[in-house]
Amino acid sequence: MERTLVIVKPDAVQRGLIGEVIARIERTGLKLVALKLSKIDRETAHTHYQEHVNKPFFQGLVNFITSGPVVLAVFEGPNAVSIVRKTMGATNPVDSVPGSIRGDLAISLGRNVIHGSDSPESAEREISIFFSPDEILSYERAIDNWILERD
Ligand code: IDP
Repeated sequence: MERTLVIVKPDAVQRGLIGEVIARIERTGLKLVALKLSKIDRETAHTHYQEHVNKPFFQGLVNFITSGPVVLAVFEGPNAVSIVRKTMGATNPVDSVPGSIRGDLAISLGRNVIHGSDSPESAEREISIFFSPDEILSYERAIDNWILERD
């Protein structure tokens, strides 16, 4: 079963949007398997955003993601990465469609509310940065037969 990392970014925490963002992903049917409020330190931010280390916006991105508390979550389910990316909307809120999290809740590229892993491989790497295996829960939901087509 695929997993993906979600970060409710510092702007969304300050704006009181934690519940709104998590609820939109919960409503897809994906299962929440880990959740915590945390502050990301600069070293961890560098590790997480290592693919952007040479980009001009890197320092600004690190300053922003370390600027206040974030909510870290792991969601699980078939195609979890793609389902969350679709629910998030495009990286730049100018391009994210209405109905998506960024399309509805953001207007700036550098204050775009949410991070979601961009591939199953990134998800595995990113989840291991923020969560130990014992923080990721395994449990059944009675409603799963109404969400997952398992035949
Ligand atoms: P993603 O968050 O949609 O996966 P990435 O390309 O991985 O997008 O970029 C990570 C984050 O860096 C974005 O969410 C955005 O906040 C920021 N970012 C990306 N490109 C730019 C840019 O050109 N200028 C400023 N910030 C950027």
